[in-house]
Amino acid sequence: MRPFGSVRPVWRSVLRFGVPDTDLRIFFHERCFDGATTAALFGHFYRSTRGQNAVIDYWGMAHSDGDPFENVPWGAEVNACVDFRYSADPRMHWWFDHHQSAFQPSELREHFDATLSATKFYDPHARSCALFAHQVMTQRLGFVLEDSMGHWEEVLSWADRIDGAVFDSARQLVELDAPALRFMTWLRSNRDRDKMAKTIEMIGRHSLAEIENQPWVAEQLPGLLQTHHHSVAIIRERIEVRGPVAIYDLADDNIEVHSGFAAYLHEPTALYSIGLVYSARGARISVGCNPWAETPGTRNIAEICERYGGGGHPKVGGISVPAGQLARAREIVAEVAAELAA
Ligand SMILES: [Mn+2]
Repeated sequence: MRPFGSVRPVWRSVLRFGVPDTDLRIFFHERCFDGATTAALFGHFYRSTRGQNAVIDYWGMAHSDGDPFENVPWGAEVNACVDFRYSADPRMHWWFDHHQSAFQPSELREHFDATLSATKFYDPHARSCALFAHQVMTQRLGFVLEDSMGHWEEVLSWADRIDGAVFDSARQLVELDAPALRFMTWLRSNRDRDKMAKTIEMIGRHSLAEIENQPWVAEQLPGLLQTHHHSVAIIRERIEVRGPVAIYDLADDNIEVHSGFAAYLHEPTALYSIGLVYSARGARISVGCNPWAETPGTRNIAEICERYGGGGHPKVGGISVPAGQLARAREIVAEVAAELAA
């Protein structure tokens, strides 16, 4: 016999939008350790109230000019967005973010403030979305995160260190000498949605060492680490210094994923770095403040990136430029470098 209670939500949704395609869809900041961790945490939180069998679909989001939610699937019964921009769409039911550039266009901030939603949370001072969401869930929403193995503690603290760029040295990031840093490298390059989903489902249930040893991660890691070390060497070759800014242009080097922190290994006195990579998917400009500088730079990186349709945090941000516009991307690099040097 089917319990009557389980029929009701479906019946309600049929009247409104047709049959939901899944119980919950989590939109999350793609290829990002913090984004994946927060998605896993929200999934856990949701299942704690809706049942362990709730089906969750994970949908990675990337910053872009215009509305990044324009063509996303809204067909889930419940939609949540974590570690990514705000959407005023009424079909977005939950939201957690800490990006300074969460409201684009800025009028969305008024929508958020006026809505007074009990399921949407924002703190631009939080170092990571994962720890912020954990705090909200446990302190305000009555959620108890069972963590007898300490796996959540491990992944949450790493999400906070990675998003906050709290590392011992540039060398640690270049050598990737911890499971979390190798897993981060895998997350940044993975484009397979199924692999991403099953990996996110493992976060918090397994240690990061166990996750990095899963066959679909382990088989890709040697190649990724080789590419990583290659990119560190190429950055050393390409780097040029303009005042307080270290610039590396990898557009002709067929490198997509790299660690911008390598710039500070090569140029420890630089206050800022700007990197450019280019592929068939377009150009990606990474901008950052050197966290190890004696007197760190004070320019707000997110604010500068927002002017070019990008975003991020006060200390690190990015700008995407569509494919075929490499000249424009290089122009932006020069403009941002000039502004940071001014
Ligand atoms: Mn984040």
